[in-house]
Parts: sequence; C-alpha cells; structure tokens
Amino acid sequence: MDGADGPAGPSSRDPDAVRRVVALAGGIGGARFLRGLLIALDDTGRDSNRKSEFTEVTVIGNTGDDITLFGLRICPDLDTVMYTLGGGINEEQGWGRAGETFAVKDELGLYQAAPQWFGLGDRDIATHVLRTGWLADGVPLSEVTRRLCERWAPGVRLLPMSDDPVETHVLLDDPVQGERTVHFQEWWVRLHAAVPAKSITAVGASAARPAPGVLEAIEAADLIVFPPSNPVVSIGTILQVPGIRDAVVGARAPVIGVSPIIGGAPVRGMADACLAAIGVATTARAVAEHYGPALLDGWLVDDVDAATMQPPLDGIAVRSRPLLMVDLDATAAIARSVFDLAADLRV
Ligand code: FO1
Repeated sequence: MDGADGPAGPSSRDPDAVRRVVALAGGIGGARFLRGLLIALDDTGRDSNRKSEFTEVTVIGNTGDDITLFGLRICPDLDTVMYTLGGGINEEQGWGRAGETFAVKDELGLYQAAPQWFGLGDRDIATHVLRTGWLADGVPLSEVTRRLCERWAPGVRLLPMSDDPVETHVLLDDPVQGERTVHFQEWWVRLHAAVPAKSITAVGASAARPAPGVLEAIEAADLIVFPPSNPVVSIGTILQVPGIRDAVVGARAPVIGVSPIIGGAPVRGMADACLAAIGVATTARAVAEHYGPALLDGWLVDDVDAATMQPPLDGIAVRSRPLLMVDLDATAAIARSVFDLAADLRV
C-alpha cells in the first residue's frame, strides 16, 4: 500500500510481501515454472500496489548436467533457464535455441567425429564458445553466466550452484554390456535412461563450494521454491553442494515444493528412472517424503494425487490443485498457489 511518502519501499509494511524468491532449478520443468512465477510475482505486485521491482528472483541452477564436448563446456540447465526466460528457447524441445540449425553438427558427423548423439545447434554453439573461452581465461562460471545473461535479460539472477566442476555420472546395470559408468548426458540423451541405473553420482559435488551469492540469497529469501524439476539429478544435485542443504534447512523463509510427479509418472523427462536408482517410488508422496520435513514446509500436488497424501505427512503442509503447466496462465496460477501456501504457513 502506498504510504504518505509514496510507494512502499523495501521496508514495506506488508509483512507477507514476497520480495525475494529463491528457486533451486534444473532444466525444462524448472524453467517453464519460473516463467509462470515471474508473471505471478508481477501480478501480485500490481494487485497490492507494491512495485514489482522489489520482487527479485534468484535461481540457483544445477550444473551436474554439464558436459565438455568437442572442447566446448556445455551447461544445459543454466542455458535452458536463460533461454526460456530470455525468450530464445526451442519451445517444443524445452532445450536449445529457437530457429536452430545444425550445420556444424552435420560437418562434425562427416568427419566421423564422436559423439553424434548430442544435438549441438549452431546458435547454441555461440554460447558454448563464449563460455569456454571465458572459463579458459579463469573467469568463474558465475561471472560467465552473468555475462551471458546480459544479452538474454532473463528477469532473474541466475547463479550456478557452484563455480567448481560437478558432473553427474551414472553407473549402468547393463545386462548386455555389463556394468559401466557413463556421463549423465549419454544415459539421458543416447540411452533415453532406458538402461537401469545402479547408482547416480554427482562427481565433484562433495568438494564443490556454493557459488558467490548462493548462501546469502537463501538466507535473505522471503520464499524458497523447489519447482517441478528432477528431484534426483537437478534439485538433489544442488542440495549435495556442501552448505546448500543446511542453508535451506535453516532458512527463515518457507520452502514450498511443486511435485514433478503427477499420477505416478513424471510430466516430462525420466525422473522415474532417476528415482528408481535411489529407491524412491515415483509418486508425489514419495518425493515429498524423500525431501523430508527438514527441507520442505509445503508441497503442491495435482488433484489426482490428493488422496495419496492421506494420512498427512508430518511437518509438510500439502495442497492439491491442477499442476499441468499447459500454458502460461496455468503456470502462473500454480505459482500463485505456492505464494498462498507460503502465506498460510507464515501466519
Ligand atoms: N536433450 C536431448 O534429449 N537430446 C539432445 O540432443 C540434447 C541436446 C542438448 C544440447 C544443449 C543443451 O543445453 C541441452 C540439450 N539437451 C538434449 C537437453 C539436456 O540433455 C537436458 O535438458 C538436461 O541435461 C536435463 O535437464
């Protein structure tokens, strides 16, 4: 509400003002949710006459999917958030650039250069060329990401979970070729996660430090969100960086998660194959229990899963509502339900 001295400043009298949101995000599902969150925040700003510039969103992005191919450092989840919020994403795929061409990939194929299973687009390569050069000059990934975001203006502060290298590797239980370890991208893209994973390891996570600003953002947050990202290889990987899980557990802000599982199946991607690898059932309830009440204060599930949330989970408030992000309005409505649940938990 405007005070006598004009618009409410950062010390707005509205104690429930959601001014600083922190989201731990992976790739496609997380990025799509964030697009709706930004709309919901702005609407909230308009309704309560609070200037939306006081609402800032910090995204802590997963870097476990990162891979080096043909000498280029590729950061799929950071790029998916940057392109999606910056308006450059290939909408159907949810990754890579809109209007993409693959002349370089085709040429590499003619050289029999491996691997050919990863779709490196010509426009996308420009991002990797810049990133790889800056990293080679000693520029930390967080600064590299900030520079790339100057072009895309995603409307959020995008921080990698760490400036230190972390790569998710998968130990395959391959009945034909026997046990072997592959990079997550090979399992995900070439094998479509069809070969069972015996274990999934975020190599380097235990030695990684949170990127500058990550812990401070969590501590200063008015709201912390787990979007419908992969709970194992995206949000799970971010939480493995020493210090991040404890910061979220100890945060004053409510932590609200959105189930990536609807009716016993992931909406996109293959989170079920990842959950199986860690012995967690592919249900909205099992994922909430996996995160646990130390992390989660609230959990949004789709209406089809409402009954499975009985008996209530200790320490986690559950709400049900349609969770399919069929369009921007639907996604913004889900984000508003996150705000509502957070506000309910503050009282
Ligand atoms: N996913 C695929 O299924 N096939 C691809 O060829 C592919 C290429 C690719 C290139 C750049 C990039 O940033 C992402 C890409 N992805 C591809 C998606 C990526 O494997 C996943 O989005 C994340 O790693 C998991 O969220």
